[in-house]
Amino acid sequence: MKDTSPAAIHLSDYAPPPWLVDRVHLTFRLNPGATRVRSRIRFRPNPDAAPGQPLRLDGEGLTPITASIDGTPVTAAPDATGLTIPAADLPAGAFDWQAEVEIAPDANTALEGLYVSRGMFCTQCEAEGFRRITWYPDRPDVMAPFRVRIESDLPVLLSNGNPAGAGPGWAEWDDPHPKPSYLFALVAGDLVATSDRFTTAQGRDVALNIWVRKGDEHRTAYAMDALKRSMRWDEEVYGRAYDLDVFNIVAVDDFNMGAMENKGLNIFNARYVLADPASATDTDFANIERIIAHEYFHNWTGNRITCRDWFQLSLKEGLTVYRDQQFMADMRSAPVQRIADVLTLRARQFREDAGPLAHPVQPASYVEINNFYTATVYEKGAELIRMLHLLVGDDGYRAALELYFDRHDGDAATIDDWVRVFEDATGRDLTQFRRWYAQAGTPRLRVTEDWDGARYTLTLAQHTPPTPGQPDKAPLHIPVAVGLIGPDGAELAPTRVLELTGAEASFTFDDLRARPLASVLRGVSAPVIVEHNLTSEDRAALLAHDTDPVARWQAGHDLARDILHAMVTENARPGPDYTDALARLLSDDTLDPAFRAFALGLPGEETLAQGLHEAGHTPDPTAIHAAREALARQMAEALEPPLARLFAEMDTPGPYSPDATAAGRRALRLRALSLLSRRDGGARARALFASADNMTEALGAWAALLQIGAGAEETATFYRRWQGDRLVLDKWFAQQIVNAPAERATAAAESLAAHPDFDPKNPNRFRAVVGALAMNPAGFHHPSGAGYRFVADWLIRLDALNPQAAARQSTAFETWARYDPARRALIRTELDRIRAHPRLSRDMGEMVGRMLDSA
Ligand code: 0A1
Ligand code: ZN
Repeated sequence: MKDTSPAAIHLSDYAPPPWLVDRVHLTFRLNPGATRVRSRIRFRPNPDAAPGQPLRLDGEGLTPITASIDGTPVTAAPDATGLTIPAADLPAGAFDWQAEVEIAPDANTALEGLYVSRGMFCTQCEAEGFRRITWYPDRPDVMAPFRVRIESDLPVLLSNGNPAGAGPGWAEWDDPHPKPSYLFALVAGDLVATSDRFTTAQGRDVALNIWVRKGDEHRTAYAMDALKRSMRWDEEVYGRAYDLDVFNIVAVDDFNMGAMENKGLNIFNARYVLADPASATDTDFANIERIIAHEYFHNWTGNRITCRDWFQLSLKEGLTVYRDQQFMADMRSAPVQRIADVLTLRARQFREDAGPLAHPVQPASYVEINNFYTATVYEKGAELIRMLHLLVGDDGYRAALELYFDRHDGDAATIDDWVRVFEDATGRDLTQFRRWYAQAGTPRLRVTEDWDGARYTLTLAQHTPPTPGQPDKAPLHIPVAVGLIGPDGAELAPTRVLELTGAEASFTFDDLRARPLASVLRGVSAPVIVEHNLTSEDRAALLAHDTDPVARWQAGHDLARDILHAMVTENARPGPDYTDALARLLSDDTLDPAFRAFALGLPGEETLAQGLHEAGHTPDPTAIHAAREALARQMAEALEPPLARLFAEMDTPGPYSPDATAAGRRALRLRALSLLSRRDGGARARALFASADNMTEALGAWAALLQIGAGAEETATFYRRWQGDRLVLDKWFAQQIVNAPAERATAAAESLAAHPDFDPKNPNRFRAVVGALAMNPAGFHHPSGAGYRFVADWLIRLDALNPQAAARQSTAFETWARYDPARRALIRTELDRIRAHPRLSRDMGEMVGRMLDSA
């Protein structure tokens, strides 16, 4: 679709930069209210662009002080987004640009460019933040080495690359690797480091530092360990070694996203660095491990090979997510990690693909690029690489990646370049596979079967529903991993990858002793929705016998989903199939506790709403919540003895360890506790809360109490213990809202938004209140509409301060079209109200426009 809005930028309009940069020198005189930035930039004409073009420099919110070209003052006047120097005013060949500007980091609440976070200077330049620091061709296909001088009285002064000198009140940094401006970073503050060393496979001795505020040093050990494991893993698995003498990581309190891969100076949201057993949960530890790895892996997939333009964003993000998923699978349990990744994909990406914000992994146009750091670009992008890997095999994948690094190191590359290395390295024709990048929407895979007494035929048919701007969909190249299970539970045919390329195809299996049960889409081999009408007996049989653990978990999940759908749509009463099957699974102590914990988890309310919508029903969040609660109570009753046994046995004696085995035991124990609390009035949870020596169990116990309408005393205790700790307080805010009963959820959010510790300028805290309400579907969608009003009010307020964070949170409304007319009208009123607001940001304007106009 060509977006017709005037400000839209189109992939088809790409043109190479007329001017390239040979070298950048920057000098910062830091001052919170008036920082001076001096730049000296060596430009030269791009031999691959048409000659005689003007020089366009991006720049926003800069106060110009001086500017000159080869010493001659520049007379061109800036416009709202930059400065154009006419070709006639430019030398024929290379020249030096010199400029000085003034900026006000302490007034920067958008957290893009240079800003101040609790007394510490830091930057965020992806995607287009550098233009808020100085004049520059702020596009990723302009790459240059940077030399940076920082002048400030603050004790720690950091930038990209290697240290190049320091003295009282100044420091210099030199980054020899050419990089785009979005990877520039600067940090200055009163910080302390946890330091270590790493020797690369090539013998380079690298100094590792994790910089934090004083008092947080004891929370850096896990991140440092994860960093060293990431560095080793990238050498061993991808043959990629680190390429500077230092690697710095900084934790900041105010940060819009998770973290940022700036060359040699990764900047992290503090919540993805800092952890100790008392204050961080197992989930926090796992997130830290994954995100530390993700940012480190970007050094090769993102920094050395970057993106030509922002339409190629998934080139670095899809690949780096795939790499962090592989790393986590190697560090922990591969099937358990895959289940976790699939849950994220479905909850975030399938949701996005099913609504008004659906877009391809490679979008064709955008208004504000910050709105495209999405689950589709990241998570679906990773799925496309997983499929490529499956299609070409391990050897093909290794050969393709070798070719990618050889051919494109130092390049600003494209997704097309990426697919081509797979074609060139393996000889496969991936013309049709490329459609995955351009076509939005989640394909449906319909499975039908035929058995003639000896021969089994499996028919696969695909169909992708329309998405905004893409009414007609072409068939995709879908790898479908299939195995066959016999009536006795034994495997009749091991996993085979069937390739569906047309709308429909049949595959036959001969010489079978009996009618098999098909286990389809093993390992979730493609990001599709399977429509396979199995009976509950068949699903229970797969749950009991499937040799593929992911498919086995999926069978249980589908069984629970079918039951819950029937409870909601037909008022059906659940039979014993599900709890019987779970009872067998729970008592099988050969099964990984983490796997059993996932098997015991019911599909979430949001997932159920989406499934009902896909099945042609109008989901009612109130009824979904009630059905899920009723099934949970039935499980608690039917499974009380095994749950009580597991709660008792799955303790983890000795000091807390965040390793996957111990975390899996705690996950199973807390799942059991949550159900048991519905039987024991919270007795076990109260005792665990009082005795727990780690945040995982303390928080799990408190949440179990909130879920049964108890826990007031624990809420007060938790606050008293943790009121001085920002990261833990985020949990205190969020848990009370996420676990509130539907009719009280908005009131809880309102009263917490009035709490003295609520600070909407801090993105984590804002999410812990406004985002948390959206994570309580029955509360957010309460028929009164109060939840919608609350969220819209805060989006309007935050948009004036931090457009990027506000626009991100507006996705709370992206599912609106699936609801009943009354709820739709209420949401539409709120979206209209946001849209009508004067001075709406480009970020929010685009999001609200897409949500309203596609309906
Ligand atoms: N590249 C980072 C994500 C990121 C994107 C934008 C940001 O600010 C606008 C910050 C971080 C990653 O993938 O980790
Ligand atoms: Zn990334």
